[in-house]
Amino acid sequence: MSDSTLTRRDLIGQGLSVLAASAAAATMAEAQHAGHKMPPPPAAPAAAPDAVSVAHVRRRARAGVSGQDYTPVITPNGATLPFRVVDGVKVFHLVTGEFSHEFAPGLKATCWGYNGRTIGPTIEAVEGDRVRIYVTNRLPEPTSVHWHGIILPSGMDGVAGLSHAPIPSGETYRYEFDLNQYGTYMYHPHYDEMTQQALGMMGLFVIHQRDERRRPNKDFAMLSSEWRIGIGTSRPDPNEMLDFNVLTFNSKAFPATAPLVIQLGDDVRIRFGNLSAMSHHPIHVHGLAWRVVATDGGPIARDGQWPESTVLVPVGSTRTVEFEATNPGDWAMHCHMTHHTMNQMGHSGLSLLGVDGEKIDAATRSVLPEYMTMGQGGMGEHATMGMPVPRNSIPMLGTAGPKGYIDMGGMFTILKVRERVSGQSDPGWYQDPPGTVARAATVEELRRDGIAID
Ligand SMILES: [Cu+2]
Repeated sequence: MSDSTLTRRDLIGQGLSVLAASAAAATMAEAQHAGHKMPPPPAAPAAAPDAVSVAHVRRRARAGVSGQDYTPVITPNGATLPFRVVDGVKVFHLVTGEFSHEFAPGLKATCWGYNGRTIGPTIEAVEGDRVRIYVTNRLPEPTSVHWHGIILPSGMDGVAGLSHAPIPSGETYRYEFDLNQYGTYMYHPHYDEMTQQALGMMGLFVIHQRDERRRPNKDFAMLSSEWRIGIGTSRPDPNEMLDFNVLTFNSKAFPATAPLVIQLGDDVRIRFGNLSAMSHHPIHVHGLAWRVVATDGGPIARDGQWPESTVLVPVGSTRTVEFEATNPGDWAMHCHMTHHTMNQMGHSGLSLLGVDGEKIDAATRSVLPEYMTMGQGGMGEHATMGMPVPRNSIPMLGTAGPKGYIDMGGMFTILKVRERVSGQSDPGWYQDPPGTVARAATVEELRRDGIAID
């Protein structure tokens, strides 16, 4: 047996013990290092550091510790992969497999992913760490893991057949490499990726800057993807090329996307990744503006960062934005492609905008008594009518908001910026100061301002 082809049995007593390290693992890692003398912080470099070369000097100093060396990243609706430190190396374990996943209340599908979830747990480490990542394959076909954006030895790159042999069903492979950079990266299969990514196999890989001088108060990670789940089916269809009908942040569609809870004045970082099959996503934020500070190629020098309220995240890339949360409220953050903020609507029907529905209804009801034409005045009503929908589908799902029905879906979430917050617990809806909510105009106002209404 070569050391890179462990079987499941070989893992007993070694790799599987990594699995047992749950949320306590990070704490354990801290404990292991609690007694170590901390090296003095390195002198600040005169110029902006080159992420790769500076990291190389510091490499293997010690494994970075959560809370001490970095502010842990928050993956809304997701999880962070536990690890243990063995002889200074961070040891992780990913297990591929099949499971039932709920996209939003009303829609479940049989998906593939890592450690029982899609998106897979976020791998989090620090520049200069060495990582050893075991990958156990419980899929019915081979797989591999590509560490997207990470500079590593060619044989660790995860392109099946090119970098290393495909990981057969039932076997465990070992990847090991140094992290000589920092930023936002991703992991995904590079074997039958059309199928495996379409079913949910993807995750985020965050490498924190070592000795980052100004850390954000909140550091979020969001991975976009798209799915085709036919009405009445319960598996994503990997053959779809164009008509995706479930669009997700971290594999959840609104209203199941967890809000990003932010305290007023917080320095906030959001890391966006996109592993959709075919779509780029312009992610737009309301009420705030951010700076684009990094891509998966590295940090952008301060003078080169540009302001945006919409950042385009192309397929197979990451974009990191930062901003100060200066404006309290409930702020939508969503893909600006209008078909990407809806849930499982059919796109093949005729447009009925402007049609006289009553005539069609009268004619059609002679053979279909229940028939009712919809959509002639727009499609917002679809979400609000509470009409029955086919089993295991969310074609009209939105949610009740504080001021009416929110008829959004898909790649949509809410930033909740408040004077005071408690972690990520949902503070409820924003309480608007008096006089700051749009309302029906009064006749007196219209007259005063010279607005003529028919
Ligand atoms: Cu989009």
